Amino acid sequence: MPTRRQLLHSLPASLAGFSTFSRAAPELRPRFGYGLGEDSNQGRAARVFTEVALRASGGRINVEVIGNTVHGTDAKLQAATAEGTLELGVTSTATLVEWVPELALLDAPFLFANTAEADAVLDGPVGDQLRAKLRPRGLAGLVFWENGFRNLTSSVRPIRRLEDFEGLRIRVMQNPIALETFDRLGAQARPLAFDKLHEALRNREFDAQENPLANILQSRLYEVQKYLTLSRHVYSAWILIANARWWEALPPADRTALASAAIASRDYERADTRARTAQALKDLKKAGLEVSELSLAEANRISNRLNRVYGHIGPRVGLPLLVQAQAQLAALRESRR
Ligand code: TK8
Repeated sequence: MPTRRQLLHSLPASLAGFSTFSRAAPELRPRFGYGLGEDSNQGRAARVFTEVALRASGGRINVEVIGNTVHGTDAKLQAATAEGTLELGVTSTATLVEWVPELALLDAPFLFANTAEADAVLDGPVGDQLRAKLRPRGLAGLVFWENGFRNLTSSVRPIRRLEDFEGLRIRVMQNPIALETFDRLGAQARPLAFDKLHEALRNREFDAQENPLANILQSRLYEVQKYLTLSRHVYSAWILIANARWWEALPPADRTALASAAIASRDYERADTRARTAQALKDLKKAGLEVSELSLAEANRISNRLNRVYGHIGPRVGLPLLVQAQAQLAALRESRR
């Protein structure tokens, strides 16, 4: 029997080096792109990811975070990550739907009643299946972060009733379900990348937009909007993505270190976003937004108007996954009664 040393010597230098001299292995410097500012929930969680990756790899993995829309937001970040200009990125799931139709599940209006439901579905078997669907697009889906429940803002009138949507020029994400949703409500919906939104609202190219409270605050959309409606009409997730070929070629120990950083960043990001969401409403009022609630009756009228949106979601998601998600939610609700 050859000794372990002899075996290693018969291997190509690069492979043998990897198992015997891992401490001398070169530093890994993956680029991690995110769209929002450094002082945002994305920026803070990206820094947590970096810290944990460094620690979990014994100082070998040194993530370079590139925020502030340097690589654009969402669709542009996805393309950069798939092409390998970036190794890692964070994007809304909604803007991935043209590539990964199954993610349209998450665009269903009023799907989740609260964040506990979102966590259970996204971190469970349904979320696992959704993440796996990214692979044919050259992406590995690592974990879901929280953007949050979306709320409406407008510069022309408060939105309190179904009728208030009529003719409203609203910006939506680059997502077919969002477009369908607001068109059905009578609005004139048009998609736009997030990094162009503040300016477009300032130029009055749109009357309205919708985003989670923490994001309306940190992206300073209150500067260019006047009314806020707490509609929570859909939950928005972000997903941490990696270039799949790079991810799969990583030495297993590095992949493990990065996977633990991804989970740590997820847990940090959700807690951070939730804490800031609780505070954001006060700050947005202070910043001058006029706040309306959506009454239960109006929420029901809106939700009823949107029943047909499922006709656009079902074929994209496929019945088995849709049924599985609904069954999990039903069981969660039953167990809480
Ligand atoms: C940030 C986006 C944004 C999303 C949107 O890159 O586009 O409205 O809510 O937060 O993912």
